[in-house]
Amino acid sequence: MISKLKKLKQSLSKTRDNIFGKIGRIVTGRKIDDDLLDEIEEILLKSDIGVGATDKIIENLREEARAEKVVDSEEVFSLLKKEMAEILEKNKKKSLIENGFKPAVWLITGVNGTGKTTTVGKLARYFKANGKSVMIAACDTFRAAAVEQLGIWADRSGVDFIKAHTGADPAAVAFDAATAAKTRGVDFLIIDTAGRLHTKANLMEELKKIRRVTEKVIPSEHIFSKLIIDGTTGQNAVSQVKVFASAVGCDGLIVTKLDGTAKGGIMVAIAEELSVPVDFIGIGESIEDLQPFDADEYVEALFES
Ligand SMILES: Nc1nc2c(ncn2[C@@H]2O[C@H](COP(=O)(O)OP(=O)(O)OP(=O)(O)O)[C@@H](O)[C@H]2O)c(=O)[nH]1
Ligand SMILES: [Mg+2]
Repeated sequence: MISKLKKLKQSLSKTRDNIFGKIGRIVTGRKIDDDLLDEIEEILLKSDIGVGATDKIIENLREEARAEKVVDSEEVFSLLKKEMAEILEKNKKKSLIENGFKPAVWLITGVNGTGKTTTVGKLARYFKANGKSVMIAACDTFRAAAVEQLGIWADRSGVDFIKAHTGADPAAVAFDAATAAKTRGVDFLIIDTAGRLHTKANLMEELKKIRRVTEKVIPSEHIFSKLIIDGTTGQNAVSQVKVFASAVGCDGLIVTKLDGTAKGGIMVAIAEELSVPVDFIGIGESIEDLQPFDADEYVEALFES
């Protein structure tokens, strides 16, 4: 089995090449002047690191160069690495698994196609592998295929599965699932919801209702609202977080599809612009391709192959 870090490095290879590969190619043999800083700035912006974080990084690089602390490409790299690690570590927080209440509810939300259903399956496997009992609820009653898809994931991870017929009220399914999860005393209830555009008020109301109804069974402080962000969406992620947070709260993000994209710099923009921590990252389509987010490992994977 390959190590967690090795897998992460493989998955981030395009981002690594797009940011540091490019920077490496332009800095070699040159002195650090305004032209070079402009070129580095352009590379950072194109990799979705965001304007705020890019400005910060470039300003620090400029100052260090002025003070003649940075002169060659090695030093540019180590400064970039330090800056990114600092930004990524801003929202660091403790263990995700232990919560002390049964069941802890993870309400999984997000816009269409971000990877919610896949992530629910991966989370179920992850929690189970960590010795927890898990129940999954299919509250996407909109797409029959989604319920089937989730059933397959549940089978694969060997966890309890609650579903309803297509067209049922998703809030009613959430209520039934919360009641069953409480009765059976499982550690985690993970609720999959239908994809919805954050700009559609009626769909956001439906989501609020799912949370409200779940709160009739489970105390609010044990319901964790997790937003799934597609790592390839770029800056739109920030407005998605704001709208979902105001509807049902958002205490953690899961950023998916970081494999295969050259724009994994989005993780830096998220940390710089939002105060919500990233709990997990999705780095592939199979059930094992979910990792707890670790800022140090992420930076290391971005810099070294
Ligand atoms: N490469 C890659 N693909 C992923 C990842 N997570 C999800 N996907 C793919 O993204 C596509 C959509 O995934 P779903 O889990 O169905 O997304 P969803 O958010 O449930 O979609 P809706 O319910 O329609 O809103 C599928 O093809 C998944 O295999 C990931 O981390 N990496
Ligand atoms: Mg889905």
